[in-house]
Amino acid sequence: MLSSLLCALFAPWPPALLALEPPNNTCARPSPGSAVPEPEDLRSQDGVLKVDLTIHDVDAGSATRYCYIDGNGNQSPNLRLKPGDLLILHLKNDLTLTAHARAAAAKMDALMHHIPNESKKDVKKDDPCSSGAMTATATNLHFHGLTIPAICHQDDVVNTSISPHDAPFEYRFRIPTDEPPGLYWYHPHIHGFSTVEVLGGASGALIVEGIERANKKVAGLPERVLVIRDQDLLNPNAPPSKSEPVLPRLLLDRDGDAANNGTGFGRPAKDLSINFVPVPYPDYPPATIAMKPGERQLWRVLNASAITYLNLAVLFNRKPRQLGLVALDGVPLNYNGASPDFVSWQTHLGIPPGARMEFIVEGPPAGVQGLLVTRSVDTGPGGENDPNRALAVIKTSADAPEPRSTLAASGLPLSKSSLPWLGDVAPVRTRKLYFSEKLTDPKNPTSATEFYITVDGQTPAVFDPKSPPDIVVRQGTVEDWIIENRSNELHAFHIHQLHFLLLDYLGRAVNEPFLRDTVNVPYYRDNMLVYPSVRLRMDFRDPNAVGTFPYHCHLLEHEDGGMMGLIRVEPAIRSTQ
Ligand SMILES: [Cu+2]
Repeated sequence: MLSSLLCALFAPWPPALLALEPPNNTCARPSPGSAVPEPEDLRSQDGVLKVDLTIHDVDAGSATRYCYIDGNGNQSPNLRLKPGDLLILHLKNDLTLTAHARAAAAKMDALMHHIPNESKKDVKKDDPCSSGAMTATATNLHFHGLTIPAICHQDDVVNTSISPHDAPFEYRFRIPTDEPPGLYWYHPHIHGFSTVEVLGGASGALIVEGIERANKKVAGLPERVLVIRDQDLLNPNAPPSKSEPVLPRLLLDRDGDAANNGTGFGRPAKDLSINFVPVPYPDYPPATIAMKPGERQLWRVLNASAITYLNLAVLFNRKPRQLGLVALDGVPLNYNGASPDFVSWQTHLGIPPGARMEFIVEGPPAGVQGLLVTRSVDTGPGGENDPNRALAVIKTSADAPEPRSTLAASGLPLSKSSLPWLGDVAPVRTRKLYFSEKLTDPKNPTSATEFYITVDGQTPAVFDPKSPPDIVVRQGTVEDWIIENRSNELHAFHIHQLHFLLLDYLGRAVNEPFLRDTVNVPYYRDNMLVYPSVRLRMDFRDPNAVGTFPYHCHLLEHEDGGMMGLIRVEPAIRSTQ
């Protein structure tokens, strides 16, 4: 089966798919098959990075595009800061409620029937810090992975809601001095409307500089930021490529996307793009990446998809190559003091929506073409179809241009965290949470699905931002959380403001020596005796975590459909002596 995939991947692509569009269009995107462009780097100077971003929307074909444009016209720039630097970001909302967004909003309204109307309204006089408006023209920003406070103007996403009539809204915070160096990201987080905005392209990378201080093996390497997004299919009615095996009838899942057919082929739920170069179904014309033969680079890959899981591999002559993983979810793998040149060599890297992986890639030898692909992900019988497909060909030439950014050749080694390793700290308690789903009308399989994440013992309920927190913890403590999946599709658990340690996966101890902020929770099948689960050690020790913030599934259709809860971290009790 793999060989037929590879034939498909190397097939010539029909020129009809390679239409050009004027570069000055709002939210202009490169053509399929283009060279993978690099996002513009905006670097802090003298400890400060000032950025003006405007979010725009525009109808294009059968979907709405969303984009962040900076003061110089760059789309989704990389924000590059060092630990301790100040970010001052002014966000102007220029959303216009396009025709497609209006249709998406109507769909969301049906899903959010549980939320009182007054919560959703966009009241003109409201302060964006307390508006909480949930409308198709509201937006805000989440800085995914950063341990910064969940307060207005920093990283609050529950109450902060910016409307088109608001003045540019200021985000202003310091990257913590102990923030691990790596890849983080920014995206909107308005409940009910995250899916449509992120699918439309509203996302970008934020890089905390200094990874070469954590790992000597990447010092001096050219670095390439690759943002992989998903989007509505450009050719939704096209039959699968002739080079693919014949498949059973197409089924749709409860969200109306192509359902997982278990074959690794067929129509995907969404198209993918790589730095905005679309790689559309059915022929997947790959984008191109130029490298010098045998050259080593650090690839910093963000899965900014709304619902698509990635399983990346790099093939030379159709055989998978070793990829040198050095950081996951913004945290170097050796952050717990492992060897300063520790590299985990893997032939494929599974990246859930929201997660990041940073890895060393070696360019193909002269005369050999490489291929970056994502392999099929088994999302379960209730999940979307994430088939095998190409993303980019890697073409070598001796004069290939270098990526814009190169890591420093040397630097002071990163100081070790002042806190004990999370795995060595005793949890103060264990909680169990579970993902589940329910049809709004159990007798009608086509009725809308409600999505839940529930603390065991509480009654499943879709997320309501006005409800009190589901969980209250104390800053300074750590807890063990067991996250179960009682649904028949894969979910990706994510929590704001902190990282956690994966202790057990499917009941087996894994005790990973590194941290994550997003993790897959495998799906349930009827013949299983227990619900699949992961066990996580949650870290509430950082004073920046004090506040109220969400945890949720990072498949944004599920999050918007209710699979989110709130936690309040209360300040530590100070000793009076
Ligand atoms: Cu989910």
